[in-house]
Amino acid sequence: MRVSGAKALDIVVELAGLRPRPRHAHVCTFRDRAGLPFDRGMVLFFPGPGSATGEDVIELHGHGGMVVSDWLLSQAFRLGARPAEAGEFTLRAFLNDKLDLAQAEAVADLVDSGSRAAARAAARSLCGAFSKRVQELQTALTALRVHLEAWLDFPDEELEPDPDGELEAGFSAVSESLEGLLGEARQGAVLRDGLNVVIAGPPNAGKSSLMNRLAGYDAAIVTKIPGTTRDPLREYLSVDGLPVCITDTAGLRAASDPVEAEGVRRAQRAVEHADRVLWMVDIRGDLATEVTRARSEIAGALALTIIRNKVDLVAREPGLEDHDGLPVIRLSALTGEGTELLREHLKAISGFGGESAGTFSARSRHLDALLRARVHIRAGFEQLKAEGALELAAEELRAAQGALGEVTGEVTSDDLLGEIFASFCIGK
Ligand SMILES: Nc1nc2c(ncn2[C@@H]2O[C@H](COP(=O)(O)OP(=O)(O)OP(=O)(O)O)[C@@H](O)[C@H]2O)c(=O)[nH]1
Ligand SMILES: [Mg+2]
Repeated sequence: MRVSGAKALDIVVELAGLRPRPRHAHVCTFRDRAGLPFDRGMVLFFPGPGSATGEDVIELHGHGGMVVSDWLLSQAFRLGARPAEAGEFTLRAFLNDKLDLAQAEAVADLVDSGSRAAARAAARSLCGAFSKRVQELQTALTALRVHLEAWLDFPDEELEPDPDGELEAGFSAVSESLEGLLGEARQGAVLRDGLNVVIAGPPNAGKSSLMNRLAGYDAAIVTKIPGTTRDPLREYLSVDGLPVCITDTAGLRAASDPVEAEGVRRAQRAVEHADRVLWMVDIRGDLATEVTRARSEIAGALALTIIRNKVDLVAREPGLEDHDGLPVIRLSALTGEGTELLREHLKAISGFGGESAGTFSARSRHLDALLRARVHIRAGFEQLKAEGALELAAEELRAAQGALGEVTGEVTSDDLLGEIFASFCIGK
């Protein structure tokens, strides 16, 4: 049990009957108000401001189990503690400048990570890899602003504003670093969020067979009877480190059986929420007809890949081609030939370049802020080049810094903080 706040030390003194030395482990007997023991354990004391939250923190280690843990909790509540809200320890750490916002978010991403690669990336963000890059960019932007504003304050009528192209070079350099950072942040976001893939298509096309092939075991029932799959079936897999959630669905057709009809409805709902739909058909059908059908069945799903299955039944090699702007993959779910193409395709469409040593986790909120910073830097560059309007260029740089500041939480609103920390688990 962890307690953070001004009364933390009083609580441990009362419960453990000793005054712990900072950062030392003490064996103790926990006693209730009447002095009767209810557990034997260990306590640690981390005085603020050098603690994780920046406040006095105590840890009480008991034997666990519902009754004893509840007892320990109730004694702490009696002495003035209250249950922590979701993410409250991390929120306090953020408010006390122990972590910036990107690091605080990395705590939740680490806990929720869906693959080792994602966990490692979150750990890097937690250690400040992402924040450091943002800070470096902020420093470069500040230097550029100083340069601009010095000229604005002391304009020299005789001189060009940027005689030796230093300002232009400065703009190019920050644009380049921002592009690099954006690329890495995109990787980080892909690692964190993964790809939500739904296999859909007519009955008997081999959707469940593909699901089993990708999952590597018999997850879904496969039979030669059309209409086998009813409930959407979800599997989480890692494609060379890319987290993928794959959903097998009921074959889409006008079903008379009410159970199958409900399956079809659920399949349609899954398709609406997919990042990518794999529309699966039998390769013996006509491609153009199948594509027309796919487009009408899943209208609006722009992210579509056609899978022509059962390539083993025809005299064709597996492969990837383009049909009318749509990627089309020929494979066999039965023999497995061509499934490697699909894996590579999934990595390519998500922009996943494999796990590199420096990847850090990032969220779409961060990408959005970086993209806005890019818009401002570009606009500033335009002002400088086309108009020589230094005031406006300086203003754009200031706006770019504001956008970057949202990543690390230099500028935040209570609403945003509430939203971010509410998604944490209790006790983190
Ligand atoms: N020859 C061949 N047969 C396949 C292939 N993939 C699936 N099949 C067969 O096609 C039949 C239907 O396969 P399923 O995987 O159940 O098809 P489905 O699309 O899930 O069907 P529903 O759940 O009914 O919509 C089964 O008999 C499979 O063995 C393939 O690549 N080659
Ligand atoms: Mg099926």
